[in-house]
Amino acid sequence: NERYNARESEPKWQAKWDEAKIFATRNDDPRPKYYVLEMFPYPSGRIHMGHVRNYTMGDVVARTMRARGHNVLHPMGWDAFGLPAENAAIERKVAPKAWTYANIAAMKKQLQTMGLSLDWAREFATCDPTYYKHQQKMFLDFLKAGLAERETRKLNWDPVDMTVLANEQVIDGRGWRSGAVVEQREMNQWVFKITRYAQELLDALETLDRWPDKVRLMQRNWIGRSEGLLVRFALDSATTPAGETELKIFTTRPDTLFGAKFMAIAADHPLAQAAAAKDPKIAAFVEDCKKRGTAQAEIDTAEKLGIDTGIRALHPFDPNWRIPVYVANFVLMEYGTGAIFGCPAHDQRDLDFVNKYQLGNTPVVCPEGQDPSSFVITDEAYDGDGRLINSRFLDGMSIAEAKEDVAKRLETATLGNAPVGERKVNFRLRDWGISRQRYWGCPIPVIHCEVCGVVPVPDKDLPVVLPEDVSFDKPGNALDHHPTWKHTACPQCGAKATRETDTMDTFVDSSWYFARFTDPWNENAPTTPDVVNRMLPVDQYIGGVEHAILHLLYSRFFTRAMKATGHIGLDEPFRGMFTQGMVVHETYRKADGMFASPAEVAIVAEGDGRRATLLDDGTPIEIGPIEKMSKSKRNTVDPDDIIGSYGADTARWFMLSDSPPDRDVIWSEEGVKGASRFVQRLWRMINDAAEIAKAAPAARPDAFGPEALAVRKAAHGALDKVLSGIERLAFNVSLAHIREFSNSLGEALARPGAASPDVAPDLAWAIREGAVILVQLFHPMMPHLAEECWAALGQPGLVSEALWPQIERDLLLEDSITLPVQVNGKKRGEVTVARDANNPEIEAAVLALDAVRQALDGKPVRKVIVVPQRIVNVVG
Ligand code: ANZ
Ligand code: ZN
Repeated sequence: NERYNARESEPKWQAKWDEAKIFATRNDDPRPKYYVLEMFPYPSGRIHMGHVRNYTMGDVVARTMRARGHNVLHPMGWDAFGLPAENAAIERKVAPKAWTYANIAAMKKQLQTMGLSLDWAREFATCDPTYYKHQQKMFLDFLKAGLAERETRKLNWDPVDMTVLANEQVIDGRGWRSGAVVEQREMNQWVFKITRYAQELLDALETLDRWPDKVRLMQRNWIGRSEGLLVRFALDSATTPAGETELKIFTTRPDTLFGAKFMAIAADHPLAQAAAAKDPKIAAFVEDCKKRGTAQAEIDTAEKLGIDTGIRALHPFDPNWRIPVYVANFVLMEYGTGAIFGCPAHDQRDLDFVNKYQLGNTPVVCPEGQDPSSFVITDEAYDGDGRLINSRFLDGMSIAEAKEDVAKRLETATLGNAPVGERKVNFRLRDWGISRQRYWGCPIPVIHCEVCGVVPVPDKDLPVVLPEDVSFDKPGNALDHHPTWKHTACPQCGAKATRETDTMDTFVDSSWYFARFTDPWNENAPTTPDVVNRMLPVDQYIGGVEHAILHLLYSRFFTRAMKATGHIGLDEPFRGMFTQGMVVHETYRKADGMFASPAEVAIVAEGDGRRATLLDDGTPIEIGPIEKMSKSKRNTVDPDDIIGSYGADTARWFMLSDSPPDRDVIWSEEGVKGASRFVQRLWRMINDAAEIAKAAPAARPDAFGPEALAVRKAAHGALDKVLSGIERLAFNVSLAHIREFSNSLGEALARPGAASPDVAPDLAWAIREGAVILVQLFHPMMPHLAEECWAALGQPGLVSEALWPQIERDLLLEDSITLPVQVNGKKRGEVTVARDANNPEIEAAVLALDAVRQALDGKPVRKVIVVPQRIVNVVG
């Protein structure tokens, strides 16, 4: 037999699939639909190993579901707007559009070498005007429905990049790219009202039982529902700036009110502003706070700082108890009311704070079993369960009882004419700010008119197309700098007006692409209702865990907003979600401390270990830790190189073989070589089987001898186990079963009885069946090799189109069976017999048991009752 030549075989089969259009999905196909989707790529220019892993997994699911008789939708497109295109324009003087489409072309070519079963007819890029036109239309629909609004917000402004930054993009108070000190600016921007669905988005997580628990938990935390109490504290007028009489706080721990030691307000709280106006020291502190980063991680780690305003608040249960009011850097204006009471004994932040400013603490919750008089807090706050102490009328209550008691009392107490306390559910989730001061994004389709205000662009004028003649000579938004683009006439009154020059957050583009894939040909509307409702939800979505929060949450919101505006008929877009692990690789360090790339390194086995040398000159180098593939560590492997030297099938097989798919996979040359050897082994085995299969009768034999039966059992067992592995996305388990089955088929082929031409017809038939099943089983992972093997076995058509055979359940049953044995109604033992043993055989085996003979104690046997497959009863 010749060696299998992937380099010849792979392009050949890709062309055949293409020609026969076998992966084109028809929306009116009557078979049950199955929609499998991998997160679409950003067209950075080249695919990386993470893509290879992601798309291989999706392809295995797609090909398997096709083989199981489904109408599979498996599309691909491009998440094509975003900042890198503008950076390329600045650095390399290529237009963002040209750069993006060139990258798309290059990456598409690379993807096509992977042999993915994609319906390329549905391909689009989010920067196609034929896509973003519909996004603009939906924006206007959302606007009409009150789901898009303008809001003045304080935003992180990068004065060098001249753009707004997300909190995550502010690091140590500086812009992540420019390194410039970030300013807080009040800006008008567009938001989507995701908070309207906060409760619903939270509740529906319960229904997503095919999502990873950790992803649901991340979403839950992001939405951040908390039940608490708003409490209005009266202020001591003698200490308070004119006009201020009360301070309203939000707390989730009203039970700890008697442990209060201070109040704290955000730097931009109106009371802080009033205090700053009177005291330059406070003003300076307030200014300083505003400069700091607003990212949560930063607030959590920064030192807790504050300044006493001199203002005193009165305890709601004791007007003589005066509590100092501080401005503090850890209180956010954007959450709750921007003010808190601090209970240091039971909140770590508050404890750090009082320890710094020597305000003391009083524990008010004592753990069960602890003596309250000896319960002291020094530098670790206690946030566990317990009973109330030092809390007057609350003493002895549980936390829940105390919370309820305080809420009830404060709801009925009044300050001025209004209640002091009010129960309140708070969400951490903010509305989604979508305005970006960037050129390469979807234009927000509104016009600003001095007379009419904000005027939507009329439907007939959509899309608002990005101009291509832009210059990036100045920092900031090239769209805004364009000499003519923004100048227009008001669609309502005809007066001179300007277009909105902000574009949409690119997360908007990716929040509905999965819906567009169902009918990307519809020119008149984003979706075609009967089609989108039939093809959605996505049955299996696969992507990186880095998108587990925002992208998924925004897509879930968008689906609801599309439903509210009549574009879709469901709430949840993704029925199954899977987050894959990363591709990691060991690192190599040269003597000078620089990294060497895997391509520059030779690995040699040495004793039990491995040694690395430079290919160039053989100098030994250090094998460093295994890390995520990254350019900076130079430990990336280029998919093109791997596919070029081993073939796509080998790469695909190795990607899936070693690790559970949600864990990191270690890419290694040795591993790839092992996969490559397996490819050759399968090829030889199938050719051998094809020889034997020639002797097989066309019709299925009536009976199978033990050897043939063993082959058939292994084949159907594998069919069952491989399928159930794929259904659970436990690809590595499926691959192990394929290997196991290939081993047993290999053994059968090697037995003397299998040698042609004297092979028994039943065995030849079973071997042919087994070989066909083996090819079908590895086809989802190694489709090109499978086609070649399919042809070698003389099977009709393409394996990519073939249905998997029905699993014959009888073949899955074990050969023997163990039955409990009773004597006169009492269990005395067990008997193991052949599954197909007849009653006399079973009776004989039972009566031969020592335990039965002892139980009978010499009495004669009157009757033996065999309940088939269940139990044996001996009556003595
Ligand atoms: C008193 C107290 C005592 C609190 C105690 C906690 C523990 P979640 O669960 O996240 O909603 N808080 C309220 N508004 C805040 C703001 N704008 N910036 C910073 N912290 C704020 O957290 C609610 C708790 O976070 C509230 O309950 C409040 O502190 C604080 F032993 O009130 B607590
Ligand atoms: Zn107007």
